[in-house]
Amino acid sequence: MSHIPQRLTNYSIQMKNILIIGSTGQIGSELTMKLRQIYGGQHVVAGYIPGAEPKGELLESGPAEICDVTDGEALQRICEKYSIDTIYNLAALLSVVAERKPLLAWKIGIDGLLNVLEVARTHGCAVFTPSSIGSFGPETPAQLTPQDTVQRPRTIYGVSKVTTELLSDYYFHKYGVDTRAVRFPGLISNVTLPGGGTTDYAVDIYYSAVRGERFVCPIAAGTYMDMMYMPDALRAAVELMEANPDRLIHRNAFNIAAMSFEPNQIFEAIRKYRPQFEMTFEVDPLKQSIATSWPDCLDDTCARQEWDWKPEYDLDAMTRDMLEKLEQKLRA
Ligand code: VAH
Repeated sequence: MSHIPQRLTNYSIQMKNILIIGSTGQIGSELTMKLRQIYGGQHVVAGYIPGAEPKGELLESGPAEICDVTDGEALQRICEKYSIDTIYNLAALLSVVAERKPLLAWKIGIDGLLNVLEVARTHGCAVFTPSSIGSFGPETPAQLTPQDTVQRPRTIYGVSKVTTELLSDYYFHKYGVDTRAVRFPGLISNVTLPGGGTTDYAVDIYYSAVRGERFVCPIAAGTYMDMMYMPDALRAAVELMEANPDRLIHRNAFNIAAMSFEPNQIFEAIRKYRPQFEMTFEVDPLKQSIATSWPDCLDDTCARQEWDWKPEYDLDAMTRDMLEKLEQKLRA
C-alpha cells in the first residue's frame, strides 16, 4: 500500500497517471518521489531532458521519458502512452539565469506552457504550473502582499510568471482545463541544489555552516524575502491538486507563505546551533536588484480559506532539519 499522508486521506485519492516535467530539478526531484509514495511508482512518469537524466531511486522507482516542454508532439505522445490525467509542469529558468538568457526563459516558460495547456485541453489533463513571489514588482505592496494586486515585475522571470498565471486562468475559463498553481517563495531543500535563483543564498548558507566555512552573503542585510522549506512546498502542491474544486475561488496562483527573513536572521538561526559560524557580505548587484523588487511577505489568507493551506516549518524547525540532514549527507 503506497504511503498516503494523513492530510490527503481526507479526499478520495483517485488513482492518477501523472507526468512531471522537470522531474530532476530542485522541486521535481523531490516532488516525483512524494507523488510516487502517494499514487504508486508506476503512476508517476519522470519527464527529463538529456543531460539531466534521473539517477538512483528516482530512476528505479518508476517510468521516465525524455520530455522537452518545447516539443509539443513529444508531450502529446507521452500523455497518450501513459494515459496521463495530471501534469506538474516545473520547466523553467530561475530568476538570475533567466535575466542572462531572457529569450530561452520565455521559450521554456511560455512556449512550453502553451504546449502543456494545449495537450491538457485535448487530453483532459489537470495542470499545475507554479508561479512565484517573483511575479510581483516594485509597485506591489511589499508587506502582506494581497492575493489580488498590481503585478508589474521588472524581470523576465516575473513577466513569464505573470503570463503563466494569466494563460493558466485563460485555459480554465475558456476551455475548462483544471489548472491550479501557487506562488512559491524561495524554496530551501537539503536534497537538490537550486540552479541560479535569487534566493539560493538561503540554501548555500547551510552548506557553508556544515562545512565549517565562513559564508559570503550575496544579498544585503535587511533584505526580506518569503521563504519555505521544501517539505511544505511539496505538500502545498499536492494538497492544492487534491483540493475540492467547488471551494476554489482562485486558481492561478495562490499566495502561500511560511516565513519571511533577511540574511542576518537566518545567520543567527544557524549560529544558535553552530556558535562558531561566521558570515560576511559581498552583495551581488543583479541578485540584489531582483530581491529588492520582490515583496517582503505575502498574505496567504485565500489559500488557507479555500484549501486549508498551513505551513509546518518555521525558521528554527527548518534550520534544525537542514543542519541534521546536510551533516548526514556530507558524512556519507
Ligand atoms: C529564484 N528560487 O530565486 C527562485 C524562486 C521566489 C524565488 O522563484 O529565482
